[in-house]
Amino acid sequence: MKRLFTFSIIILAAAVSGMAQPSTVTVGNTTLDVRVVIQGTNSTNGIDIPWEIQWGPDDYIWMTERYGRVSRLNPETGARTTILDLTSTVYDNSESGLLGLALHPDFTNTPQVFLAYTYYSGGIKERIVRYDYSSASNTLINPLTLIEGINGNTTHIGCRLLILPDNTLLATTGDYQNQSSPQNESSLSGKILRMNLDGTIPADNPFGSSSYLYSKGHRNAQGMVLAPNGNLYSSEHGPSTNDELNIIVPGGNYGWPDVAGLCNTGSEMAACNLMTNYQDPIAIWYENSTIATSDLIWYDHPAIPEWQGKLLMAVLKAEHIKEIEVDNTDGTTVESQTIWFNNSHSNNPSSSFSSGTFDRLRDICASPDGRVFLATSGPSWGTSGTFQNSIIELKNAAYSAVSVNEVQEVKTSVYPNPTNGQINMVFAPELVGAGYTLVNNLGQVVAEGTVSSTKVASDFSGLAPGLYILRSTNVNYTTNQQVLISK
Ligand SMILES: [Ca+2]
Ligand SMILES: [Ca+2]
Ligand SMILES: [Ca+2]
Repeated sequence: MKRLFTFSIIILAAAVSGMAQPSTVTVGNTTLDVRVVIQGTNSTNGIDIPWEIQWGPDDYIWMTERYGRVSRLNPETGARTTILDLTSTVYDNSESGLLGLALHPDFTNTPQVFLAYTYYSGGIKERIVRYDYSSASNTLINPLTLIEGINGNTTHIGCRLLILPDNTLLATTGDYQNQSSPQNESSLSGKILRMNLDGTIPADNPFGSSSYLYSKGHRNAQGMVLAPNGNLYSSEHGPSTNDELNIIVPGGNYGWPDVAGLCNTGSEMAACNLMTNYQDPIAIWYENSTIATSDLIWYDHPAIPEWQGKLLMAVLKAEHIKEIEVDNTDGTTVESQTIWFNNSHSNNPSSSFSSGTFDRLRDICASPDGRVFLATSGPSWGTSGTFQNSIIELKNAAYSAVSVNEVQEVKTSVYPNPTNGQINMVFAPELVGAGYTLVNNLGQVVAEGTVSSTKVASDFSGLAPGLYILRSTNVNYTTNQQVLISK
């Protein structure tokens, strides 16, 4: 009965919008099955403006919704559990509310969750808070405010969070519609901030040991990812022109408000010349429009070969996923860009964009088995409505079938597993001479080496306990083997 009811709702929704949800999409030669994991326009049964989705080491999606709810979402069933309700605490208006979320890199042993949101206290402010996840109660407990009182607004508030391998937390802040803030080193707005995981200031911060500042001159950066090539890529919303893709360096000045996009006009060049450590973006969209650049990931999985080793960016206004290929020398040059899921866009700069297959795309994450999940935004800014407020799975079903066959013939094995770090890796003969990497649950390469023979002994006891993937690739295939380090 429940199934019949749901089915009739879907028919109705399709009839109202005049457009059915596609069951597949293609990325080059790869067909991806489309599955709506959860969708809803009310906050009780569905979801409302999902802002951040992160794949957790528990194989759940950890999700924020802008109006103030943190959830664990079962990506297979769509069952959603509220683990923290901040709706009475957050200030939720226009683009503000509960936004960024980050999980501790060693979550198994240190189950901490970091959140960034706006609240009201004599004005709109931003706060970054650390919680402990209690698996016993399936809730977030023990809030510890790391920093608060950062000037905010209803728009231009950043709030993307990222934890670096040295266990420091980066947080983007926006200019809060105050253009004197990004270049003002005594303001925390229009910056990327760096702090220890207890909120203290790292001694090696680039603007001095008493400053949270990591970089300055930002307008509103809402995408940030550390790639395997070592570069920290960040997307940033431009004004009515010039969205940016930047590589963030400590102490860098990203130019706003004196420079929009590239430093290429007379007044901009005069300003750049006076700046210390000015950094140009490596890509802009465009000199006569914006596309509304949001979350960034580095996709590194053979399940969708067209995307492997590329940046993927969720784009709101121009309603697409942008695949960005950078050079494989130092990753500072954009070699190609491809727009997916919006045929009418086709790279033409335009003042108004829409018509994407999946509406406005705010956030993206990937699972360890190579599926990609998208978070679509709510009914703002003219969204057509077909996919609003959804988490969508894109899966190459053919890849699973192939990889099962491959695993039977070509397999990397390890023993003991679980291990305390001392490990023997057994590779197929045709992998000898190839490289291997050990990847953590954030997709970061934490160890690498050469397959010098079919059996390689190594010592990973310096790594934090947790689940890792041992990966080896030759010209024909990639093998992925889980390794559990426990102490
Ligand atoms: Ca994300
Ligand atoms: Ca800039
Ligand atoms: Ca410019």
